[in-house]
Amino acid sequence: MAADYTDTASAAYRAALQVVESVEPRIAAATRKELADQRDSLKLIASENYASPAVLLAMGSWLSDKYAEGTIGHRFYAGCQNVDTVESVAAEHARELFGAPYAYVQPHSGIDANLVAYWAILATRVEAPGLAAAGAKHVNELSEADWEALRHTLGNQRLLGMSLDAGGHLTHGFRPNISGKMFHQRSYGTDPETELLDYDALAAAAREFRPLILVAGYSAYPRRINFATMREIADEVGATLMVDMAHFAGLVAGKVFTGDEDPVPHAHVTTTTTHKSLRGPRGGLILAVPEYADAVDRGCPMVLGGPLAHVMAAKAVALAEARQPAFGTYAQHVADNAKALADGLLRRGARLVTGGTDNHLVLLDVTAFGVTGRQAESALLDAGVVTNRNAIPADPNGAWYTSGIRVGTPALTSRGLGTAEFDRVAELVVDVLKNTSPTGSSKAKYTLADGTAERVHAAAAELLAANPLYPGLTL
Ligand code: DSN
Repeated sequence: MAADYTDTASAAYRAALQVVESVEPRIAAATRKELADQRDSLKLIASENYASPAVLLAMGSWLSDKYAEGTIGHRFYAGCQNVDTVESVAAEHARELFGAPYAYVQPHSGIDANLVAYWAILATRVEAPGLAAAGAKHVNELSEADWEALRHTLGNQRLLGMSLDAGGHLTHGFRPNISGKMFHQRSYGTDPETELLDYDALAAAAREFRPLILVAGYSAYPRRINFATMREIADEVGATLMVDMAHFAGLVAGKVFTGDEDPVPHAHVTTTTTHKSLRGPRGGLILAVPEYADAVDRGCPMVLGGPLAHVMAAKAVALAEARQPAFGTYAQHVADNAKALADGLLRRGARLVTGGTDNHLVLLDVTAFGVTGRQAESALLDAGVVTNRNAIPADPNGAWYTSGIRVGTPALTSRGLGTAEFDRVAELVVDVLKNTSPTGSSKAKYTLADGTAERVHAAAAELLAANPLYPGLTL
């Protein structure tokens, strides 16, 4: 990691925890324990990472105390000059880092970012023309009949997104999610044979369905996407292309994904989280072409609660870090390590969805090991290996038990593990899976062969000791 964990950072954390401890010792204890747990586990959750002390410390301040609904220079509260500075600096870094004309750094999470984006697209493409047609400038000027007609139109727009079992996110139109209810939704999947995105099939589905919004992006698809092709499909059917790059924003920032694989020049609206491969604080952000900027700017208070100025401060720090050359090296290592992990798993007989990876994650089908994803996830955790179970395409075990394990490289790459270490990680994962068996017909209960947890724990401890988390940080 870029930052140097000096005595200064240690002193800052010690002092902060002492102050917390004086009021509620259990919170100070849980915070210390979380550091110990994170230091001691092989964290392979594809959506997690470790932020730098500069990012973490930026969040612990009185910026948290300020209400600042609205946006830079246009707030619903007085005295927001310092929040304006914070938000401006964060947005400037975001624009520069991603080469975007407009950035909005207020969303509290990726889901919030997607909700603001949907709202902004509806407001721009449906509500504004609806108002104009009724001769109004604002919804409050509409007659009740015109407002009901507009509400009906707004509530019947179409969204086409990647299905959950193909790797899409809940917010991409999954029916139980609000995105599946606020839109007339349809999903696209992957080719049943190759498990890869089939752009021809997607184009055909888009032609037939004619969505207002085409969503690209994923949470569990182990491949890159051609966003130029996505934009061509969107343009052909008159859709707005929205890309959710939450998982791979770090690879975009680090210029591992460039050209057609960089969503920002191709999408109308790009959303992301800031805490995954981007290695910032928990939060979201939105990039957009100017046509959507005004509507996105009204995200708070129309969709979001008041901005978290302390988190926007940390986003600014993280985005500044991501603009350094070292972040590009990190991002390349994330991708190289994922490839090494995939090769190591394949060499040891595992089946990977799509046969491999070219991003930061692999999706391991555990069926051949005779267990469900749930059993695999639990057995790996017993051995100190933290992953999460994940559905695979057409998963016979559904989204709860699943048949897959999602394994990602951003966090351990931040600790300094390289390709040789990720090959060792592959060996440990396969060791656990080969030694796990289901208990009876249960999809959750399992038995781990004697000695496995101890053996894998010891090997993981060696890898972790050689690559310490926050080296030099003592509490
Ligand atoms: N929870 C995130 C993930 O793990 O991919 C997505 O919301």
